[in-house]
Amino acid sequence: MEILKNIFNQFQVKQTVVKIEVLASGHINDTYLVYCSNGLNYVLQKINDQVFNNLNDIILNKVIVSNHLKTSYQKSNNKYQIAGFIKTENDAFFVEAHNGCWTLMEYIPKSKTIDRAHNEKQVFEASKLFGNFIAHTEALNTEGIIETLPKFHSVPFRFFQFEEALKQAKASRKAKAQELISFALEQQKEMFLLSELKEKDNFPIRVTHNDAKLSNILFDKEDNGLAVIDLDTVMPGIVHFDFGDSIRSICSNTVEDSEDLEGTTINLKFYEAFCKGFALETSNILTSEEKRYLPLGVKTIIFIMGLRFLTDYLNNDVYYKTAFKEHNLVRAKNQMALLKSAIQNYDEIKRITYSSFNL
Ligand code: GN1
Ligand code: MG
Repeated sequence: MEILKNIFNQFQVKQTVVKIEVLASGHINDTYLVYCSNGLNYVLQKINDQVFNNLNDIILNKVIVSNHLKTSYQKSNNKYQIAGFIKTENDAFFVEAHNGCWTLMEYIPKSKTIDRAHNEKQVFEASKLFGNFIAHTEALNTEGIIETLPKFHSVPFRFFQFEEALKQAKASRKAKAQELISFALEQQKEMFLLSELKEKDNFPIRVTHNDAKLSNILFDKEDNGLAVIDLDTVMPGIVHFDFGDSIRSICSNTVEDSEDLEGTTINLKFYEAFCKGFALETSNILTSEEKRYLPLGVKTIIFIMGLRFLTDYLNNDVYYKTAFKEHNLVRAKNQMALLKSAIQNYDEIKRITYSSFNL
């Protein structure tokens, strides 16, 4: 607590800290909620420097995008909010202390996150927020945004990492993952397609969120969408991975680490609600070619996440935070079960998408 207080006091907020709580969010960073005596709260975050080794660029991207969205929302009378970054006493956006790099953000009052969608309203609200994000970052020049994690959603790159992991994995872990390994290898070919398209001349490269999952949306208590959070991975990218990541997390009937594989299916009612809201915000912006490939984005990102969890399991859990021994294996199984459901329902997924986007 004293350490955290000390770091907090290095930012330009002259307030007395009453309490600091851990905000259990995310697999990578450490996040805290700081309560101050005047009733204001702040979010203090230690960025993981093993994952993000170019911290200056990461934070620069986050600040550029949040400033842009703040201005853009104000200009267009948009009801959405964005957490701004608070500068340090030395006019920087982060403090280096205790083997890490710390940022301080505004806290959006009266907000909550949810880890699973329970009704269509939540789905629709989330879809409008992520769609609106794509619409409002359109005016940002992608050249000003650094590709901080190169090949982040590249399937060839994730496959290469998977194959490297396979070479040195413990026999016991490999044996437990055997079915998943075979399934991943079978899917390989189709999963490369979007990565190839991204490299094609004239395929639209936008400023995308790249971690557009449900837990990165803030809602109010009536389930209205308030804000998109977690700008760690804002980078030039393609809309398909944001769209797909939302479906992966919002339209699954279970959470990412549920062991109920039978119950891990795509909720098509939710899928339809998501498509409606996303189309409302982005239909005028996306090209027909982009729209046509949205369903493939769903399969591809679920595959990428499954493969990354599996790779981390084979690497003895060096990347993601885990809460128990086989956590990454459980996550990988869950994602591959969800992918199977997306494959089974693919015709319906395409039909709903194309009718929502008037294709
Ligand atoms: C990680 O830390 P968190 O939960 O925001 C990961 C994402 C994955 C996600 C899986 C930098 O995000 O790519 O989608 O876990 N972020 C990074 O839920 O690897
Ligand atoms: Mg993240």
